[in-house]
Amino acid sequence: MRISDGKVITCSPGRNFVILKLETEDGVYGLGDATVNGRELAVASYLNDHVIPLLIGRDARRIEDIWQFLYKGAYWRRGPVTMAAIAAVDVALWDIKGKSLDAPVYQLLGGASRDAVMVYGHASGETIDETIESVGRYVERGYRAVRAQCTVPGMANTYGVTHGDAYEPAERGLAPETQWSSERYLPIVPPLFERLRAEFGSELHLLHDVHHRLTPIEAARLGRSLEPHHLFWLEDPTPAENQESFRLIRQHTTTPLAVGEVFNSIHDCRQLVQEQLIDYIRTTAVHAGGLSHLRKIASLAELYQVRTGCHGATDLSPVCMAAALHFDLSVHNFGIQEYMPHTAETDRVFPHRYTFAAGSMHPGDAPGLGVDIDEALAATFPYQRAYLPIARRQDGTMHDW
Ligand code: KDG
Ligand code: MG
Repeated sequence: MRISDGKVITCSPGRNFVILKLETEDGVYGLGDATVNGRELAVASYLNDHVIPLLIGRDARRIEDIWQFLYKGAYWRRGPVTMAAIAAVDVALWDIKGKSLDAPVYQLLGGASRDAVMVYGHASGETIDETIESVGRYVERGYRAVRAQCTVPGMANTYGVTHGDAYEPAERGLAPETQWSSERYLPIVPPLFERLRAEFGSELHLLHDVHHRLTPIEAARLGRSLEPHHLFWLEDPTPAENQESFRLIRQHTTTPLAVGEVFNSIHDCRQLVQEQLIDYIRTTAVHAGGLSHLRKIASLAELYQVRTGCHGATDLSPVCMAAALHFDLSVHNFGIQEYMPHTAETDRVFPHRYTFAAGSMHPGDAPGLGVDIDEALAATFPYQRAYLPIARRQDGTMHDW
């Protein structure tokens, strides 16, 4: 089963996606997501110019060997562009293997460890009252876990807050600038969760994303002040390049911590996991080397009772969402899956078999990943330059994002 062709499809049905389609001489094809939000074309070039020529003629069944060939063979290892390109190849090969064996990918990963995977939705509002209403709409739709974000008083365009229910952080054109003030942010979060607990009781899982914006000691203070409201997790409380920062946070709070959506390798996770400085690891298929590498991260995490919580924002395409759901269904130490529904255009470009019901999702039982791409329709939505916003403090200093 030799790889006979590879094609990179960039499209923008509401937002940009980079998809790899690998074909075999037997006529079976597989899809992989290679989208790196705001830096899409770098991965498209890496695949087109440097990876696809190396794949032609290789045996598509040798997934692990191809992974090692692309990783070790590059000499320059890791990094978001390299790892997203390897991820796209890896996921496309799992898709091909599933189709050729007539089995959904989760069966090849060891079979289902649960009936369905719990997901969390994104609620937000300009005020605490609006955020409570937004959480209520998720509860009405059956969600058992909801992330809640609220506008910081005096800060227009606070991270994570939207006016409808669909949150899309990237904007077309050049990078927009937003303002940030940790001094204004810190006092609003505890009352938000106090009100949410009073309104929804103790069973609803509540999550919050700090988006790397606090110093370790500020994060420790926030975690401690949220303890009475027992969050499911506090996400990315501080940037994780310096993983020792999390020792300081851990000394002060029992609020569970989730980190890793920007990680791209097991080496980024190692200290946080081995020192039990976090409770959930957020790496996902597209940014952390595909299903093959993600499974290794999960196995390391399992030793330390760290559970998975794959990133699932709208910049992770339906191809990545499908891959994540096969992984989530099968992996023993699954925690939760993030779920932000895509736009109707995106869903039309990527017909898929995964489903949502009663706060959980299932990848479906179609062979492979259970997701396809309508290439003719995708071509009607050409790539458009877009960036995530950047954040500056009130005196103009660039802030962490
Ligand atoms: O591309 C960046 C987004 O995926 C990110 O801003 C979303 O933090 C995020 C989350 O937790 O979904
Ligand atoms: Mg996040």
